[in-house]
Amino acid sequence: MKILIVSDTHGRHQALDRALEEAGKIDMFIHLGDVEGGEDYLEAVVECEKHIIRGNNDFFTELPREEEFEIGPYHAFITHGHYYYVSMGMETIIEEGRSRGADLVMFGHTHRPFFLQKDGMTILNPGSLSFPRQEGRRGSYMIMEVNGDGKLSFEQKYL
Ligand SMILES: [Mn+2]
Repeated sequence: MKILIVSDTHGRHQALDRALEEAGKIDMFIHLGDVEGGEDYLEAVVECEKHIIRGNNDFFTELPREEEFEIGPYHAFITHGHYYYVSMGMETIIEEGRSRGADLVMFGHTHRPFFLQKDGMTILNPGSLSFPRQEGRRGSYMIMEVNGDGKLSFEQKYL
């Protein structure tokens, strides 16, 4: 199972189109917020199962604030991250993920890729496709795969 994880497209679709093209056939699409009006576009271009949540810049939207669902044998918790002060550090979001029994915690908001595996939990941020802030400032996304044995692999990608 191949999953494309993106965030913070802020209404710009050029980088998103590239990520979708590079990723090829995917089984699940996850957008971690700050879609900014891109919902209809995503609805039109992404055909597989989608999980899209609201960011701090998504004002007029019916997107959910956050979501919990299963990916294979894993419990995923996805949130934009600003409710858990992710710009200040990971303590609060890790605690929240723990209290929800999450194996996978995914967030955006900082526009910087992040990856940490701690006490059996994976905490990740794919960075921003449209407005990257990390050094080098290349739009970024993540590919996650779950193989038949339920093994996870993660690949941070840069445009
Ligand atoms: Mn943002």
